[in-house]
Order: sequence, then structure tokens, then C-alpha cells
Amino acid sequence: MRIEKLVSKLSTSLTLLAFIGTFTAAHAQNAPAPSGPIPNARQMEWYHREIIAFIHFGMNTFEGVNEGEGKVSPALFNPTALDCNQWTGVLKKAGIPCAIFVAKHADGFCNWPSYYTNYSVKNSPWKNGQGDIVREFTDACRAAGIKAAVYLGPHDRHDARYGTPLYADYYAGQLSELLRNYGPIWEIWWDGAGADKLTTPMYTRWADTVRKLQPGCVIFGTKNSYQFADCRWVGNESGIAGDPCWSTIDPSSIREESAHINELNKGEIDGTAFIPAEVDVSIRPSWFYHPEEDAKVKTVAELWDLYFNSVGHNSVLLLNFPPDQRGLIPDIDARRADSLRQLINGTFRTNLAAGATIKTQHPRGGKYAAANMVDGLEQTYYATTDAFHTDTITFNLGRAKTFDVLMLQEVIELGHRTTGWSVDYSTNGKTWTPIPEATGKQSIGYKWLVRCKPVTATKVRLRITAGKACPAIHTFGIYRQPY
Ligand code: IPT
Repeated sequence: MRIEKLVSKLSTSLTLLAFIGTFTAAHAQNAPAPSGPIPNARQMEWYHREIIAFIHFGMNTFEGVNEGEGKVSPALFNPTALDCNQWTGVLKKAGIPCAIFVAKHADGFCNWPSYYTNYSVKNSPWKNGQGDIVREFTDACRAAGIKAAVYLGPHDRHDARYGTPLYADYYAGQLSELLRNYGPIWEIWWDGAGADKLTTPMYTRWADTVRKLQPGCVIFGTKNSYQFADCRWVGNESGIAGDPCWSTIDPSSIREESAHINELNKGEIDGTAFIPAEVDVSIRPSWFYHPEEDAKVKTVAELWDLYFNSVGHNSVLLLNFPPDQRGLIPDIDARRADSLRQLINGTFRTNLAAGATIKTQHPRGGKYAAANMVDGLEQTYYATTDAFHTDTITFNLGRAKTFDVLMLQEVIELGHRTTGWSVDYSTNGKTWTPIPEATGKQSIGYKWLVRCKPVTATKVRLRITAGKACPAIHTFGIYRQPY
């Protein structure tokens, strides 16, 4: 009797298990399959930063140049009021979640007391040679909840080992110092500038060091470090990612950089690797601080343009804030960063499409509901059935609404899917007018933003084409800029 009961219980459990198994499989089966190259976990974390601060500070700040030769004495290096907490205060207020500090630029001067060279802060008058800016920077970042990252210039004009096999040891030693002793480092920057004597075998060794010591560290790779790049250069230093801007690219375009500036800028739809663009640009004309540029700090309108041309083009904005000779980010730069944040938050606070009644042509059904596009949630999305690579999605706004910004996000974890899209609007629900700025677009990726002349509409319609796989849309948003 007892055994019978047990057997019956067991068989019920087995049936239940089998049911759960079938259900899970059916559910998983229903999820759109990834298409083409897809991002890794580091790249997904990187995308979510949206803006990263670049901090160029070093001997160049005191020499008054941008590309020092590494010949001046460390005696010249003497910030009078250096305060990394001031930097992180500025960044935190501006909502910038990650900062890349230039530990060593091409002049070879090290902002930390490296064991491997005398050309560093340890031979400067600053703090009587007892200081370590990488320490102060990483401590300040930790205290402010900002992700610390470093630029360790591969090119080195000071060190005699540059261009010899010994340089590989030198650089590996410095990399270990930076990646072992300062807590989590979220990105390492391998500038391609002047890096022509650096070979892929060298980078292979250094990349091993990075992966071993800091598995979550994003690598900005250029030229011969192409195989290790999590993100690529965008082909200019003026803050402009292409339209379209695919995250996919042929890695050889990164290796042979100068002949492929256009590919770096726009990506390649059929590229074999997933290496999105990081858009490096300075808030001032130069990378390093020069007093004569105090009147040339980018205006809020210019920063707003940069935001749309980088974050709004499926890329991450790497915006440089160079501290001055005191070792502080000037007030004017801080105020501009602040205004940019206010503009971003003010614009994207309310999605005017939230609550819309949505009609689509080829809904996949199940948990891939159309309403997911306007729910503001990270995990949910809309997809069509696998059989259809096009859709027309109509958002009935319920009443006339005015907007001048559009946002689209696709599920980039599943690869680039959308290859064409346009947005139209209607005021009577019957006839449609194209929004010129949002017509004939191509890529979406993690995020695509468009500004347009103000549009007042009761309905908005997204027409979408996907090349190789059904579209999977995470967000559709319409917004009004706050002025
Ligand atoms: C340019 C490098 O060639 C490229 O690899 C990348 O590192 C880029 O800088 C970063 O801005 S050189 C520059 C003078 C255009």
C-alpha cells in the first residue's frame, strides 16, 4: 500500500516534471533565435554606460602640449590642488557612470609610481614624490560609485625599450601593476595613435594579462590589437558615429585602420565580428588642458548634438574632461556636463507613446506583446513571428501629442536584426505623413535616437524591415525636448 502510494506520487511528479519540461522547451522554442554576431557580457555592460568620461592629465598639462616627446624633467609636474574627488563629484552630478584615466600618455610619463621606470610622479615635486594619482583616482571612483578604467598608452616616446622586444615586458609589467593593485578596472584603452611598432603577438600577451587579471575589463582595441577589441574607434575624434552605425564589422577593417575609416564609422552590416564603436571626443578642442581654450569649451547645444550622434547612433560616448594645472576639472566644463545631463533627463523622462493602443501585423504572441515596446522595462520586448521579417506597428496615442525626439531600441543581445525603418504620423487616423528625419533609416542596435521638427499627431506608425531574422524591438519612444 505504502509502496503503491509512493509510486503514484512519483508518477505524478514525473508527469509534472515532463509537463514543465515541455512547457519550458516550447517557451524557449518560441524565443527568437540570435542572428549573426552577438555581443558578449562585457559589451552589454559597456552599452549600458552610454557615456564614459575620459580624463587626460599628465606632463602634457604642464608642458602645454598634447603630444609631448617625453624629454622634459619630472620636476615640471606639480599640480597645486589635485583632487580626484572633485573629478568624480563632477561626473556623478552629470550622471556619468564610468571614467577612463590616462595613466600614461605617449610621452611616457606615469601618473603612478611604476616600479618599472623613473619617469613618473615619484620623481616629481608633487607630494614630494609620494603621490599616486591612479590610487587617488580609483579610490575616488569607488567612493562615488563610478567605474574606474585606465588608458595605458601603448606608444611611448620616452622609454628606450619602445620598439624593441623588451618593451613587451615593460608594458606587461605596467599593465599588471595597474590591473592588480587598484581594484576593478572596467576598461583598458589601446590607442592606435603612433602605435605602429606594436605587433599582434605583443597584444596577444597583453590581452592574456587583461583577461586573466580583470575578466570583466572592456578592451578598446585598434590596429594590431584588433582581435581583442570589445569596442572600436569610430574613425574620427569629433564625436560622430555614422548613420547607419552597425556594431558588426570585419576585423580587418580595424587592423588596416587608415584605409577603412568609413567602415569604422558606419560598421559593416555583414561584418563577422561584433565590435561596436566608442566615440572619443574632448569637451575642449584639445585632449589636454590649455588655459587659452577656456573660451572654447563645447556649448550645451554642441554637447547635445554629440549625444545624438554617438549614444543616439548605437555607440557609447567617451567625453574628455581635462583637469587643469591645479588638478581640477574647471567649473565651466563641469557646468556644461551638468546641463547636458539635465537635457537628457528632461527629454527622456516621459515616453509620450506609453499607454498607446498598439496594432501590429505579425505578432509573435505569448510574452512578446506589442505593449512591451512602451513599458520602459529592460527585459521585455516585442517580436514578430519567424516567418515575417517586416512589420507595420501603429501606435494610437489616444489624443494629439507633440514630440520632437524618437527613440528605438532593438534587442541587440540577439544581434542586429532591423535593416530598415521609417516613422510616419497621422492626425486623422487615415492619412499618413512621413517624418523626414525618421525616413529611410537603417540600423537600430542598442539605441537609435532621432531629433525632428516638432510633430503633433494622434497616431504614429513604425514601418520596419529586418534582413535575416524577425525584428525584436525593445523600445519605441517619442519625446519632447524641454525648451
Ligand atoms: C587615432 C588612432 O589611429 C586610432 O587607432 C585611435 O586610437 C584614435 O586615434 C583615438 O582617437 S590617431 C588620431 C590622431 C586621429
